[in-house]
Amino acid sequence: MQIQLPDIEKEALAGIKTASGQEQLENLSIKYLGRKGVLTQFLRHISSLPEDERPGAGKNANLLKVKLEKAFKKALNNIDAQKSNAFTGIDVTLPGRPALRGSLHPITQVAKEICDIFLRLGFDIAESPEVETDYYNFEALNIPKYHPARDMQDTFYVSENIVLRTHTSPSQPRVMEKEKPPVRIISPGKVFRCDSDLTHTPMFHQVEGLMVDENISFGDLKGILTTFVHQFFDKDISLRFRPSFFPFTEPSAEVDILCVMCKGKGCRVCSKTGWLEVLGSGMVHPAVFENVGYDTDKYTGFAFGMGIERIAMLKYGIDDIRKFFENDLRFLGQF
Ligand code: 2NL
Repeated sequence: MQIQLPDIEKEALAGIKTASGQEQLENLSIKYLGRKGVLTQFLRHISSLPEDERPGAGKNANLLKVKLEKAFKKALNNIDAQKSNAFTGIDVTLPGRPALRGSLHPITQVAKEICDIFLRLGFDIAESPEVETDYYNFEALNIPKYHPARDMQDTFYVSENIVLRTHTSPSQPRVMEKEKPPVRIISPGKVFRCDSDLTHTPMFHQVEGLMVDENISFGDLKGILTTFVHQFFDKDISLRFRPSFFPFTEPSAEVDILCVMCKGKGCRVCSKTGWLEVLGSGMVHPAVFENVGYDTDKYTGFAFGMGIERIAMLKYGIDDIRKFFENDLRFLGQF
């Protein structure tokens, strides 16, 4: 039985209308227009028709071919349009994306906390260069020419007379040269030493302080530093002043707090001593005052210095100084 073109058309258009996706449409297209498709077979059979029917059948079959091709194209375009609509649609019910908020580095936070305590006690902040002359870094502070701190192994030399400052003290003779007492300053900042292991990094931070006036005594040193330790750590913490030595102070004392880990029993953190060193201090050596032109009969003063990383490690129970400099946001975000 011969297939009729109108039947093919009806069946194909109905199929296109009910096809539910791209794959079904493509299969239908192959079924009607493919190399072995219904329409192609019809065209092949034209030669077996009676001669007078051949031209009409050929023309109609080609017209139907064009018509079906258009219908398939239109249906496929509709599917594409539906797809892209789905992607560009905005779901106004979705919760907003939270903005990521940064935070201050723990060293910056602790430096600020220390400075704030001294600012409330009447101190001013005095900063100075990180690249310093040998004079302000050593000479002015009574650190003699052959002192081990001056060795190439401990100090980064830029040239013969220029160093990366090994402490924040140089800001203090710089201020004293310019200003008469009373002087009350603290100096936070980066310092550099040729040293690197579990507890030392080549760059770290210090805060140093200086108070000079008439009649400043060791009692003032004890009072100010006790107030600081109580405000920074805990108002009830036990502390002690232990005799020590620095070239720029005489007498000198280090301040210890009762071990935060074992509360004085003795453990690994405090090397079984029950105490943890938190800062160094002392009465300013007369040689330092002479270097800046202060009258040593009239003025006395005290000075102190502390490592910010060390104090931050004690306060937050951090066991490795390198954590501050690895820039791991999971660590930094906790403060
Ligand atoms: C420490 C000890 C200290 C000072 C720093 C100082 C400054 C002048 C005069 C005298 Cl201008 N002294 N600074 C004094 C005693 C100790 O630091 O352990 N620092 C991390």
